[in-house]
Amino acid sequence: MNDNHISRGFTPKRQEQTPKERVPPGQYVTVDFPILSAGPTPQIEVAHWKLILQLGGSLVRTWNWAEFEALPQTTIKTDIHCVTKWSKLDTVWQGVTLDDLLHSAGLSEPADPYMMVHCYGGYTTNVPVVDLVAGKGMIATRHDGLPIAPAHGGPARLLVPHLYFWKSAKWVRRLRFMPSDERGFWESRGYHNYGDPWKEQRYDGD
Ligand SMILES: Nc1nc2c(c(=O)[nH]1)N[C@H]1C(S)=C(S)[C@@H](COP(=O)(O)O)O[C@H]1N2
Ligand SMILES: [Mo]
Repeated sequence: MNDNHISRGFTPKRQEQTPKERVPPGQYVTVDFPILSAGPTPQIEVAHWKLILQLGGSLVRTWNWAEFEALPQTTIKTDIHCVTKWSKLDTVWQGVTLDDLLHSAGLSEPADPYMMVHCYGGYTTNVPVVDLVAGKGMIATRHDGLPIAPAHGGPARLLVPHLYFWKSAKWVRRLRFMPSDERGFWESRGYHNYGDPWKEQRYDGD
């Protein structure tokens, strides 16, 4: 009988197996999924959920949940990087890319260069439109194949994984095109306007 005590309880140490170049400077890898929210988690029923697209102060389109769920679905596997220094590798998300969303609103090319993302609960974040299109951003509704938990931004959150995770707005409600840049919640409170983790753009002036 092969009683293999030695391998019992052996826990693979992910951190030590991760190639250094996979993790941006100053970050560590975690297998947990921390929750970071500036306020309470809004409880949003999909029956009352709505996504609004605005351009130049006027309404371009709204989607209710059924309309949004009928849009083309994309699944991505990606690493995410929080400015509080945790990174999580190979996270799996499903949702609608900004390309498909804008296309369904009849906008074949981005109308204005900047986007303000407004959330249920009042949080905002600004992202250049070039960082949202060409497959770079999605409105995600599922994580690891399951509906996104409310604390993690369900029913729908923005996902812009190549920027620090504060740009990935939870409980997204309204996308507003802007002709010139404006700062969102954290961007007006000392955080970097752009937030590239590979350049450690954590705070204003970095
Ligand atoms: N609406 C909203 N979105 C938000 C936040 C928030 O406070 N409110 N926090 C941001 C920050 S700072 C981070 S790191 C991530 C955290 O997402 P998580 O709680 O799913 O890990 O959400 C971002 N999106
Ligand atoms: Mo964050």
